[in-house]
Amino acid sequence: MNEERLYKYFEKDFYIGAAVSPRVLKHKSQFVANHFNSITAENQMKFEELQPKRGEFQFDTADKMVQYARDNGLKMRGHTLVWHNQTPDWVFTNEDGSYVTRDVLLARMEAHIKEVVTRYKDDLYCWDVVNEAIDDKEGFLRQSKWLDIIGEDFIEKAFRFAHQYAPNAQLFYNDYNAVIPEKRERIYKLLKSLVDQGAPIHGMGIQGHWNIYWPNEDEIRKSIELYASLGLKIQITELDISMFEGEDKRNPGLVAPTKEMLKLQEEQYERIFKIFKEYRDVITAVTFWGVADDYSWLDYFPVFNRKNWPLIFDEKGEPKESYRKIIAIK
Ligand code: HAH
Repeated sequence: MNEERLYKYFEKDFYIGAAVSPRVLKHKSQFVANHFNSITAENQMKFEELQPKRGEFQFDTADKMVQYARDNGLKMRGHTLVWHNQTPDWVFTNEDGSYVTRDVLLARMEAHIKEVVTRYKDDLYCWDVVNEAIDDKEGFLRQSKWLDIIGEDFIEKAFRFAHQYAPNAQLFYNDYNAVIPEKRERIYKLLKSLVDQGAPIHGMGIQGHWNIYWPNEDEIRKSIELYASLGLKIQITELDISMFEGEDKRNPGLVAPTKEMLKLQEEQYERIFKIFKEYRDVITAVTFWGVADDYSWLDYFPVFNRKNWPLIFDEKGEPKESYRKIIAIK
């Protein structure tokens, strides 16, 4: 049995988590429990997975993941309740295809949240209640059916329902590009309005889908400080460091990362974990969006079949130099 355990190096700082799927748990069950003390279901607790048809909940797969966390003494995060993606169309429509009213959608939101968070209230210590509700480019809230039908208070309502049915769960707002100044300001405005209204929100999830060139230290620090100034806890919920910038299609059929890529990635991982450790009083968990480089969602998104190597364990599950860099930080 391998004695090397990633999370041990951060036990005084924050939980170290990984997003997992049933497939990953089948092949790497021991490995995950060895290195991480928290998990998130990568897809299995999303709306379309848990309630694909109205009133027909499917909990088998999620239940098994929760049981795995229990059996191995791992913390587990819930991801996610209200999102514009991976939510079935039935949620927003009547049988004739027209959109439901605000009251009907609120009732459906409440029914979903109630069923799901009640079921797992003793197992999931936190929830990403609302995911990615802020617009990327301009304006304020992202255009979505939740917003169109319910109005701006759909976010506050989601937090209130989640708190009502899982009063002990820590409730997070979660978003990507949360360190980019313009989007950061808009997220801050949303969080502040929730706090000012007395909504039960406890934390900000900075997804952390970053790359080897971006973001810089200053953007990360400012973001942590700004969100924490509202009295919220911070979690890095979906960390990975892509070898590519955005939709860069120049991946020249690489079958392995170049030395230069790996070096930049090591420097980035070291830089960001130094910051995370510095802010350990407000950061309560850092979760990687995957386990090892044999599988990452970034192999398919935003460029399909562009192999990426964004994590700290390589394709064989061996620790990369990035791993050694982050465990050496004092
Ligand atoms: C995240 N979105 C989601 O929170 C997570 O549920 C999913 O599995 C992967 C990444 C990131 C994202 C996006 O959905 C769209 C554009 C950019 C980034």
